[in-house]
Amino acid sequence: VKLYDCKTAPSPRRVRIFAAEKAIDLETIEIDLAKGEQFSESFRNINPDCVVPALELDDGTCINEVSAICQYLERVFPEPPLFGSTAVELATVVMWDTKVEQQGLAAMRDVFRNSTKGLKGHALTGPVSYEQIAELAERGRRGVSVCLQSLNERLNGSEFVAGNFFSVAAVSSIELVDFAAWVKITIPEEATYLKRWYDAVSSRPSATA
Ligand SMILES: N[C@@H](CCC(=O)N[C@@H](CS)C(=O)NCC(=O)O)C(=O)O
Repeated sequence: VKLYDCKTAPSPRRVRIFAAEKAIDLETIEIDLAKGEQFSESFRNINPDCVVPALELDDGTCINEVSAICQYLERVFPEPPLFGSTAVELATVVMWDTKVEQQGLAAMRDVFRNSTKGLKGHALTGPVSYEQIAELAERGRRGVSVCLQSLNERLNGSEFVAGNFFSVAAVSSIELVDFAAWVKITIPEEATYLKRWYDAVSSRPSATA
C-alpha cells in the first residue's frame, strides 16, 4: 500500500495522523505540489482530481478523498477504533467529522486558495482554472472562526470532539486549527475548552506526523 503524500499539505497530514494513531507504517511517495507534480500524467492515473492524498493498494486500486482513505484503513486496521465502537459512537464521529470538514475545512480552503498569491488562477484544486474571489477569502475567515467557536462549545463537557475518546473527528479538528494558523487565525483567548483540548491532542505523538 502506498500513500501519495505531500509533507507540507494539510489533507494528506490527516491521513498520516490517522495512520500514526493506529501505528500503521505506510510507504509514502512525495508529490511536490509546489512544482505541480499533481498534474503529471502519471499522477493523473492515480487521481484524476490531481490532489493528494491518494492511497494505492497492492492490487492497483486507488482510493482518493481523506474520509474514504480513513474508512478503508479503519476496516483493515480496526484497532484502536477511530470511528467509535458502537452505532451511536460511529454516528457521532461521522457527524462531527462532517461538520468540521464542511464548515471549518471548506471555509479554510476558501481563505487559503482565494488569498494566496501563488494560487492565482488556481482557486479550486484540479486541472481546471478558477480565478480567485477575494470576498470568498473574507467570508471563509468568518466561517473558520464560527467553526472554532462551535468546537469550543462542544468541548465544554466533552473530553474530545466526538465524546470521551480520540477519533477521526479529532484528527480533522487538529488539522483545522493548524491550517487556520497559516492565515493567522488562532484559537481565541476566550475559547478555553478548545485550547485545553488542542494542548492535549497536539502533544500526542501522532501530531508530529
Ligand atoms: N477533497 C480532497 C481534498 C484534497 C486536497 O485539497 N488536497 C490538496 C492538498 S491539501 C491538494 O492536493 N492540492 C493540489 C493543488 O493545490 O493543486 C480530500 O479530502 O482528499
